[in-house]
Amino acid sequence: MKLYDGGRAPNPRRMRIFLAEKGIEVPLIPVDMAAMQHKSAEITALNPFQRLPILELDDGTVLTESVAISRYFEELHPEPPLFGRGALGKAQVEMWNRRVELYLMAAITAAFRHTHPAMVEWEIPQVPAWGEANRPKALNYMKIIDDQLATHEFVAGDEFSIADITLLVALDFLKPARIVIPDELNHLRRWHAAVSSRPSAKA
Ligand SMILES: N[C@@H](CCC(=O)N[C@@H](CS)C(=O)NCC(=O)O)C(=O)O
Repeated sequence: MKLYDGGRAPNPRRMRIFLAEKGIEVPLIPVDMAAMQHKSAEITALNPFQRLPILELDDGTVLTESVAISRYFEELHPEPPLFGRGALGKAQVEMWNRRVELYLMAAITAAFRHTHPAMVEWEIPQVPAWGEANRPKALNYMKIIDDQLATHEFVAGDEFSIADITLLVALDFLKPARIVIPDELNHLRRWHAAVSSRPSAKA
């Protein structure tokens, strides 16, 4: 199998962190996103949505969507579990991963892609007002997650999960989006420092 990787872009990084946490090594095929290689005929044939990461199995089967690819590896390598344990634990991981991805990460991504000059060719049409509208949304969502982290070590409870990977990647994307974590969000800051120090964060 091989994983088409997009370097510093958030979703390919999510995938690499997930694999590092699992201790799984997959050959990476670098795709130069700055050179728009993800729009090439080769990548389009694999994923008509022209997005990374993409996992190609030895028999040619293609999987896209970082959570779907992660689920595939979770089934193949259940330890350590990154999608939770038991009915309730799995549902809580799913809930928080979706909350972080669909609300916070989406707001940060919109703030970046709809305001940054480098994204003009990527986000068509680029609507700066939409990007600006997403900044307060991102701040609101960070406050909600800070409240959750006041009583839990990790986002979905007491164990590290894919929801923490999504949150780490989302928070590290604040910088290019020109948003800062407010000083008063102590729990989020505590969590960010702790999760950033895991070896997988360098993946
Ligand atoms: N929901 C997808 C998102 C994939 C995605 O948007 N990847 C970005 C890189 S972070 C991409 O390939 N963007 C290309 C583009 O916007 O043209 C996933 O989780 O894998």
